[in-house]
Amino acid sequence: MKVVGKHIPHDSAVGHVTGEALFVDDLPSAKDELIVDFIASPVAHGKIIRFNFEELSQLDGIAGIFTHADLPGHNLFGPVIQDERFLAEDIVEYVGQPIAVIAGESRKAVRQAKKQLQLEIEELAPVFTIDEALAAKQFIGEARELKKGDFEKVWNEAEHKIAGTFLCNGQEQFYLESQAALAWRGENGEILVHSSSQNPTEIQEVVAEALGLGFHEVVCVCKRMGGGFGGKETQAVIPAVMAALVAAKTGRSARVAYTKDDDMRSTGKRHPYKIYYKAGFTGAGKITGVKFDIYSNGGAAADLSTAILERTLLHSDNSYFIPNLVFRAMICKTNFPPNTAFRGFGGPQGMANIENVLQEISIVLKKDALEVRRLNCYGHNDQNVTPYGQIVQNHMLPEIIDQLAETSSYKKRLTEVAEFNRKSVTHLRGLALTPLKFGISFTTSFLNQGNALVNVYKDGTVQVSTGGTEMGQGLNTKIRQLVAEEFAISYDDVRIMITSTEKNNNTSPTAASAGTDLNGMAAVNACQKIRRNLTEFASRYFSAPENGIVPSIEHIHFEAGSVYDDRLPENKLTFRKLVLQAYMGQVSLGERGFYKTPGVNLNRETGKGNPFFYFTSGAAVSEVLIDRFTGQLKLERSDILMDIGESINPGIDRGQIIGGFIQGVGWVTNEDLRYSDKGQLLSYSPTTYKIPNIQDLPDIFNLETLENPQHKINIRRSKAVGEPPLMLCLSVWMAVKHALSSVRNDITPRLNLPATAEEILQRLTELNGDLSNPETTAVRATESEVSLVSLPSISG
Ligand code: MTE
Ligand code: QUE
Ligand code: MOS
Repeated sequence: MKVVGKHIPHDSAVGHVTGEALFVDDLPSAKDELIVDFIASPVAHGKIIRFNFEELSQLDGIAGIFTHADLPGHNLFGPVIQDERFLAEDIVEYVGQPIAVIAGESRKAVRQAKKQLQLEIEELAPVFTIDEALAAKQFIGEARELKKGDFEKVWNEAEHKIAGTFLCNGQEQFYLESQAALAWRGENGEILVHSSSQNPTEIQEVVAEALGLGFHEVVCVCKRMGGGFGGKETQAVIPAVMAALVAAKTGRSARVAYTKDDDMRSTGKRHPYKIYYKAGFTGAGKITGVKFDIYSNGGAAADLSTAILERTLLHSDNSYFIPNLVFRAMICKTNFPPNTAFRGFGGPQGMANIENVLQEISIVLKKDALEVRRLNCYGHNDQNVTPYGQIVQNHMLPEIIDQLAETSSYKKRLTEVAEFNRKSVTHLRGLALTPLKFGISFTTSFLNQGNALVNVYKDGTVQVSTGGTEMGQGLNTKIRQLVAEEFAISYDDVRIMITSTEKNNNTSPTAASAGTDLNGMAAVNACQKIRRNLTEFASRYFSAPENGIVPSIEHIHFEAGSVYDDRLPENKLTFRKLVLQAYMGQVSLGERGFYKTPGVNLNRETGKGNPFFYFTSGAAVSEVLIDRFTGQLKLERSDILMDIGESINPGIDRGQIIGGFIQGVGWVTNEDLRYSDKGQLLSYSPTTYKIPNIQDLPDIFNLETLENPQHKINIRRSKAVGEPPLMLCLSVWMAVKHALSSVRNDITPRLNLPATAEEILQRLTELNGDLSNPETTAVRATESEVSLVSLPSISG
């Protein structure tokens, strides 16, 4: 009956395919239901002058139009800084920003009414880029700094130096189920919201605040999401408030489901970053010091930008020991939808930057990049302290790199690639191996908690509810396995119930890859309490006078669907019979469990602490083929090796690794968010925004995990797997840079992220052309002193 560690299919796998698995917009309509939509700002920045909402609300089939003035509670919200409005007041700050909620009898009625909209907005000057925000001194939150050693000193003394600018673009989460909510008004004004949200507790709280209710008057439930990827961590609140407002105002049930286009235009994405970097290093390639000035494009409100920037700071080392460093970081306020969580949560940008630095070091020194990476990699007994003072323990980073280099024939293929590039006039190949180290825990330490409710029924079957939400990642399947194994019963005898704030209170978002760690531990904790009750009961039951033994809980065992006292093993009871007996004996068969991650802390003043419970790590090696005439890229082969501890469900974890990697490959290659000069998203649908498809998978694709006997903590000695594999995509991006670096050996090619065909072609053109053009970002590597970009002050 062992179920943990088994390959058990995702518990909705069949339902996803047959359509039996329900998403919010699949829930049956109530007969009085209203369809909810919103009126969005057409401009990036402006002052609302006039609108004809009153007139529209009188149209046939329209039940009402509601603005911020209709909110009984307050209009401000935000997970960290309360600076965002559900509905715009007099100023709009991004294209797609909701101004009013419109409710009608049918989609058609709403559509017709929107056609008659008159909206006059006086346009104000927008700010779009990080540079524009720097010039306008528009920031969100405080500047952050992480320091170690004496960078200036090692920079001045450095044998070699590089400096440059790293630029990366955002990424759309592209979940298949758009933002959606369904709200009912109950007795006494209570509200029930079905929300496609990674964070039902936040929905409960913000709906309550917007409607002027107590938290106890709002319930939020989420059966599952059709993908979240971070995009439903905070941003499900606006549609939820829209539906709840309509339900509260009209007393009728209210349904909102964004169209894909509206979803892409109105919601935040992965943060674009601009990082000015300097690095000093030895002739052997050892980094002596780095300085990173990091700017993120936060969009029009804070959302999770501060937490995301913090994760960037804590991942700007990736897997490398840096003895002297200064990381300075700041969020720019711009007129885009507030950027938000996306798998990796700021980690990918910081890690891409340092990978780029390592690649450039190898180019300057004309060394194999793998050798440089390996040299700087975190070690076991020395070279193992992070910039924030946490020691990297029980890790396998050097072993992972070495094993992967071996199994992927890295050395041999590197020679072949060089040979190919010497000969081919039409194509270029590139090869790169990048490691990955991702800290597991919310860096906002108090969020590292979870609770669970476990109910055992008289027939020996079990229902479990946790605060965790299912978004396809397999959380429910893993929790079912964990609970089944606690009671030594079959997987089929356990069901995961809908996530509801009614059963689990004050829950953290399902995020930071810690869903199973936190909720799985809480569920196991609840099971242990029930097992204790059952064990005590069983010890009394088996020591009935005629059995001639004294009660002793040490002798009670749960095994293969049965319970027995090992002194009388032939007297065993099935779990089901024991439960029924225990019920008759008035024993509690339902318990709540709680878990908090031990020992995680980060001192924001000193920038030191142990923000992470442990690290998930791995590496990937990728080979790319580039068409020199079009810049077109083909990923030919990827090999992945990961340390994910002891997997609770190897099949699901494999899916997470492959899916995460490919999602990352989309970010670094093809996904290209384009805006008009008025800040309108041009790539707002699958026709213009290309996520990877089956043909973008590498032709050769190998995936292995390795044993890490040193890893002894966390639930069943597993490791979080949700976000980390995304960052394996950096091997692909670096393979492109490697390919470009073979064009000529006197300069270091620059490469922005994503490396679209257009970007690659532009870099190839530069490499083949005139480098005296000041617009050209390629830098001569042979210059002894690189002319530096002047760093803008971030103190102001
Ligand atoms: N996998 C699927 N199929 N769908 C998703 O939306 N989200 C990712 C990852 N894997 C996601 C996914 C993100 S951003 C996170 S933080 C984790 O799953 C969250 O779930 P976990 O903590 O249970 O791993
Ligand atoms: C990683 C994460 C999150 C994080 C920190 C991480 C995350 C998240 C928050 C967060 C922070 C403050 C809040 C809040 C949430 O922090 O997903 O509600 O008040 O939501 O290191 O993934
Ligand atoms: Mo994941 S970005 O932490 O939702």
